[in-house]
Amino acid sequence: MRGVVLGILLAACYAPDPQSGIPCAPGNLCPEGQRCRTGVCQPDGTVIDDAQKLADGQATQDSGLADARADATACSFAGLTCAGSIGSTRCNSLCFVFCSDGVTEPSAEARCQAWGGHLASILSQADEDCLNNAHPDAAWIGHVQASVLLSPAAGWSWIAGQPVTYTNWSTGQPDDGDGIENGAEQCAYKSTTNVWLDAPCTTVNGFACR
Ligand SMILES: [Ca+2]
Ligand SMILES: [Ca+2]
Repeated sequence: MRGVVLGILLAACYAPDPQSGIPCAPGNLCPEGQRCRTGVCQPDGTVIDDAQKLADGQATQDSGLADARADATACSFAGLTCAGSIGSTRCNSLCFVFCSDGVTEPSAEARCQAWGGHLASILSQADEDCLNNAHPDAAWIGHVQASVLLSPAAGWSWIAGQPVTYTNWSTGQPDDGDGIENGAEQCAYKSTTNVWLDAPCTTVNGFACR
């Protein structure tokens, strides 16, 4: 009985993000920890299901907490098309998913949007390390360059819109292929050595979404 009471108290204390339920379209940013699903921002993962389990008395206090912790480190793949190997990790409370399918950057971004995000923004060394630890393979990231620019290094931005305050270009990159900016390489991927290279958006890579 004590366990049931604690479970009910825990369920009562579980407070969904008050910003959940915001209308959104695939690709729109939702508040941290949420994803755009069925037209509204919703809490990511299945934490709610665990809260519901607790409320329904289907989980004890201890198992409920264990489930919630496990769910906090996993992400949903719902909406993501990936025929190859697929994985996920949670970095700084945000979900990253990755897929080994070799696709062009526009195709990769379209898949990320169908999942409810974008190609991954990497905003800090912590993001970089977290993603690379979970997914050391090459992958498109959400770093793109505007089309008419003066130098290979100018005009890069995150598709998801965050300010560019961190970069991790490989030595000599970005180079637009030949060091002369003519729009040849406008997309970026992280390499197997965990540095970034600019490359033609029409080449194929696996990809990481966030
Ligand atoms: Ca370029
Ligand atoms: Ca390059």
